[in-house]
Amino acid sequence: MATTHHHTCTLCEATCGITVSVDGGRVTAIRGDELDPLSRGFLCPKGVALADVHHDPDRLRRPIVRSGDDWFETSWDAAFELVAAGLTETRREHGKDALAVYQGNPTAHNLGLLLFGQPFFRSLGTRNRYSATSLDQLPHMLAALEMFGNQLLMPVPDVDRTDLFVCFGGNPAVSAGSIMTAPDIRARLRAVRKVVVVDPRRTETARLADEHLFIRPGTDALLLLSLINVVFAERRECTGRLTSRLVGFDIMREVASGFAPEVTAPVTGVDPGRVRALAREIAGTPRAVVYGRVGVCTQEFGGLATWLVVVLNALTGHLDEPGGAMFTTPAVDVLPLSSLTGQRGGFGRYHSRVRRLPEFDGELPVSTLADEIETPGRGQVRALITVAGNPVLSSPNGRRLDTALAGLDFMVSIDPYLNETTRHADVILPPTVHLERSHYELGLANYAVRNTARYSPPVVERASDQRHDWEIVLQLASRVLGGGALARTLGGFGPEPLLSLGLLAGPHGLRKLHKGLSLGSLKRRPHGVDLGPLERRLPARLATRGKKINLVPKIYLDDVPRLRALLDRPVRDGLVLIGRRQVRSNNSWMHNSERLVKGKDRCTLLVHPDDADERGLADGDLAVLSSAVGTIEVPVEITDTVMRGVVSLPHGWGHDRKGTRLRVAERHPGVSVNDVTDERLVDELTGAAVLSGIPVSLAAPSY
Ligand SMILES: Nc1nc2c(c(=O)[nH]1)N[C@H]1C(S)=C(S)[C@@H](COP(=O)(O)OP(=O)(O)OC[C@H]3O[C@@H](n4cnc5c(=O)[nH]c(N)nc54)[C@H](O)[C@@H]3O)O[C@H]1N2
Ligand SMILES: Nc1nc2c(c(=O)[nH]1)N[C@H]1C(S)=C(S)[C@@H](COP(=O)(O)OP(=O)(O)OC[C@H]3O[C@@H](n4cnc5c(=O)[nH]c(N)nc54)[C@H](O)[C@@H]3O)O[C@H]1N2
Ligand code: SF4
Ligand SMILES: [Mo]
Repeated sequence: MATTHHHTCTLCEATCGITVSVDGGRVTAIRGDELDPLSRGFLCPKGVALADVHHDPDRLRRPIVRSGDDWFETSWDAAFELVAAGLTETRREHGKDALAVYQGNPTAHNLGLLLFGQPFFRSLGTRNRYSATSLDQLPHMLAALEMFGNQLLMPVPDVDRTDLFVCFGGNPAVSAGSIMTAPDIRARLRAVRKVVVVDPRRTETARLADEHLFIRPGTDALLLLSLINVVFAERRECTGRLTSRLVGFDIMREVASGFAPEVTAPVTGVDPGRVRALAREIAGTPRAVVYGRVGVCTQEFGGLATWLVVVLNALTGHLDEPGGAMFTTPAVDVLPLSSLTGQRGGFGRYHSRVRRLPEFDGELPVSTLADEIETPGRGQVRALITVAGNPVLSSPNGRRLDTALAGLDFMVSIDPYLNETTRHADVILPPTVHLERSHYELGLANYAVRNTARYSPPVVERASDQRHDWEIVLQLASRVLGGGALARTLGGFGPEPLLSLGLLAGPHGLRKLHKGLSLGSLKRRPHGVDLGPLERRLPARLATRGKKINLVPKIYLDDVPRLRALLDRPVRDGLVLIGRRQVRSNNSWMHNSERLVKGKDRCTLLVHPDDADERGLADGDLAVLSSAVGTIEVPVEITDTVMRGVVSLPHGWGHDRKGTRLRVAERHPGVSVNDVTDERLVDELTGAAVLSGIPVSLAAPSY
């Protein structure tokens, strides 16, 4: 019998509502849910491909154990025994730090992992916790911690009510928006009076914008300081309601004073006249917002640039104002809890053993994971848990990590696929996937452009011998840390009771009396509930002492001299590498869906026509791309959409490694950009990886 179900696509941050048709156990159709208050029927091709993940014959459904190059299915109990033995032995013989953890991107989209995974991994007490954060939003979280007092307090552009949207280093038209949950962002941006994009590539977002400024990779902090310089020099600052809350005004003026647009232009490549005009426009538009994303935070000065975006919004009256950078009112508010449990964040409280890189929120930068595995001594990593991550493809110098993983004493992966990373595991524990589990948007509701709430029960019943992610981590917790009774109790209930409590305690819960949200009321409204546009939340929501916002935290001021030195550094005449995302690709793991990978090869290197000419390269040629750490061969796509001196390659490809079980992806392997990105390049302030602006050389093959 055919049935229809409502669920949420949890592949990216847009969190689109979906309507799923099921017939005789087969998912027959996935459409956008017209009645979802946030996504209003929008769906991208990846959402449809959830059906492919669900039915993928390569997807693991039972634990597998490695013996040499072979894998054997085993029972859950036997697998848990093996894993517990491996992990416990490492901890007993070499101490807690010898066991490392890597948590990958899908963790953030997974209710069970957020509720049960986080506490478990923290409880392991190891300094060697790693995650995709240090390849991604770490600088945004750091700015939130330093300026608003809690790492989760990242502002969101109020895109639906703004008149001027200035986008630095983000390509929402393709990525669907990040730290900005805004499904169908193309339509939302089209409705904005003016959109300006600052990017080394004329992106899909730039194409629908009114203005595009090319910028040399890694120089955004200079441009942002110039914008701030103009705001001060022309006395255009306007801090409105928050004036009495802002601290460090004069110091900020002083810092920016040496960075007039004419001073920074030779390095950024942005015309000073256009910088002045943009500064005036930002300051002069009552509803305007400056937004910075991945291109801005994963670069040499990512910490500074991300901080300066917040400063610019604050100085021009666009912080916590409609149409500006605002804060959400999520139905389950994890903020008070994170403050109570001491998890508002922390930075630099200790440093990594080998390279002395700073801790952030109890995690170390993944750029140094290989060092910690390879370097002998007390605290050396000897065992690893990966969960929902594929760092062999997603972290810089993935080849080196690939080799390092092979040398571990023990490794377990919680992952539905045997892929480039998990092939090194001794045991793979495969969880249920999207349509087999319930969902509530615990994480990204904090960063949505509108407050909504939606609960989705599973679409398809899992088989009795499948396990949810949260059941897997609870089992591991009880077997490795003890406390089996507690784990069994929690395991008897699952995420729903916690969610239920969270909803009742939240701002739209009991306080609203009979109209309040509860899990029951959400279950009765399967398309979700609209809770209205973003509202002013400051100063109440600030978690800082005296509810002040320090515009000039010391860590940033201390890093300014490093930026100033960039002004004197000779501009290299070689090429630098940046990344790009693609609508039919999702980081490293959706390439096993035929409908997403079919068609022409998308893993191509974009090269400016003049740069191609200089090297005798024609469109479609294979070329050799080299960096300080590696060399790959990649087809060239000649286009003037990248600026001269910049080449662009997407990440997440490189599925030609031996021993994976990804039959479709293996036929469309592409190459891994992270075979040339350099793990030694980190933003010295934050420790976040530099994935943009990597020095490279390009040549025709010599054979
Ligand atoms: N289809 C699809 N959607 C995705 C993903 C995916 O893989 N595929 N991944 C998801 C994830 S994990 C994330 S974090 C988000 C990221 O969301 P976005 O930040 O929107 O991601 P990107 O498309 O990588 O955009 C980064 C932009 O920065 C530009 N850039 C590079 N270097 C610089 C620089 O130095 N300065 C400036 N100003 N710009 C620079 C790049 O050219 C690129 O256009 O996307 C999410 N959405
Ligand atoms: N050069 C370069 N490198 C980059 C980036 C870039 O722009 N350029 N972007 C970076 C960014 S922003 C990010 S977020 C990272 C992402 O990189 P990672 O954190 O490594 O995550 P993914 O590549 O998305 O891999 C996800 C893994 O989780 C598994 N998985 C999927 N769903 C589930 C689930 O529900 N449960 C479990 N247990 N497993 C699941 C998949 O099979 C896959 O193995 O890549 C980073 N790497
Ligand atoms: S934009 Fe696409 S991948 Fe992202 S949530 Fe919506 S349907 Fe899923
Ligand atoms: Mo990400």
